[in-house]
Amino acid sequence: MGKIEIIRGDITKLSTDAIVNAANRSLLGGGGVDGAIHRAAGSELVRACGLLNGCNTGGAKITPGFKLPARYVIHSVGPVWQGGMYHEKELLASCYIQSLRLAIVNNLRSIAFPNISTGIYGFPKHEAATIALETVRDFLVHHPEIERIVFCCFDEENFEIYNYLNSDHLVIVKAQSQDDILIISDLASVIWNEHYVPIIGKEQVDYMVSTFQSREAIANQIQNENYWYYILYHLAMPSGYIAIKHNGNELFLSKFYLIKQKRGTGLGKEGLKFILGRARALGATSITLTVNKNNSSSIKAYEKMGFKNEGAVIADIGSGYVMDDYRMRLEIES
Ligand code: AR6
Repeated sequence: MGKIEIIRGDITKLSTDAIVNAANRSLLGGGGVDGAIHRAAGSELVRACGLLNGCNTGGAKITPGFKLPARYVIHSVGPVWQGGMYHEKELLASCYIQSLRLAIVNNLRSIAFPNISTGIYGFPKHEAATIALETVRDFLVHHPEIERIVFCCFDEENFEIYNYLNSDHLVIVKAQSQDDILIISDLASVIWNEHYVPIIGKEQVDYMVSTFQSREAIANQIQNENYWYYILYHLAMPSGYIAIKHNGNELFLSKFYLIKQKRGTGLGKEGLKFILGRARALGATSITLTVNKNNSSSIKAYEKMGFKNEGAVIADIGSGYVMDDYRMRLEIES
């Protein structure tokens, strides 16, 4: 994580081993960052690009940097945003992967990226930044030989988004789109399997996930049952989720989960702070939740957060299964 730097500025001024260009398929220059790179590199660049036979969307090709301070330019063609149904996300991720692969093949150690596709090509900036950070971070895990990645943001908005997503804090986003719901459903499957199989067994976990945490079930809870779902991002990675429901003086905390690798990192506390903030804003005086009696790690965690065990409830969830045995409550000081 220390290898990623976020700066605001003009990429043509950077002296990393390579800078990445947000090009078009002809590779023969254009507006935006592409125009700036061609102007700064001089006319030899367009001649070198002319020999490359263009490039597919999601691909990358390399040339020298000519008059640029950077030794190389990696030209990558981002997708034009068309609403998200045309593989734009995969293609954008592919730009980062293909650029980094070229860097590896050419023994390059430091690479600067612009915010590909977020200018003329219209990709939503928040989503593009999430993809860029996630993809690069994942690549770095498998390629420690890369020493430095610079995300060079030209506009203030991208600079803020990148800093926000790259911060060590939990980023909490209310689930609204079908994509958000899919992320939650995927998280549910991972978390329930890693956490609950030892407690309630695989059969019940499969039943719970397919009955209560499928995309349809979550969409229904949001639309018809007044549940609010939130995705917890940490370093741009979907890392957990929260579901709450407001009932008069009580805020019912229906779900509050982190994936295994993010537990015990203090993020739970940040999540709770957010839940407390929501409860106060809604005028609730307590937060309640129910928990399985064998789920001792969660009971302990909630006790540490100040929740008191109020004893038995029986939460029959159908098909002969019982999920939660205890109700716990946290009184909120006003
Ligand atoms: N340094 C760093 N970033 C810059 C610079 C710069 N000098 N100038 C602009 N940006 P765009 P795209 C940022 O439009 O969306 C070209 O015509 C800009 O603020 O350059 O992938 C190509 O030929 C934005 O955040 O690229 C293609 O036809 C980001 O760079 C098309 O545009 C990308 O914006 C590609 O569109």
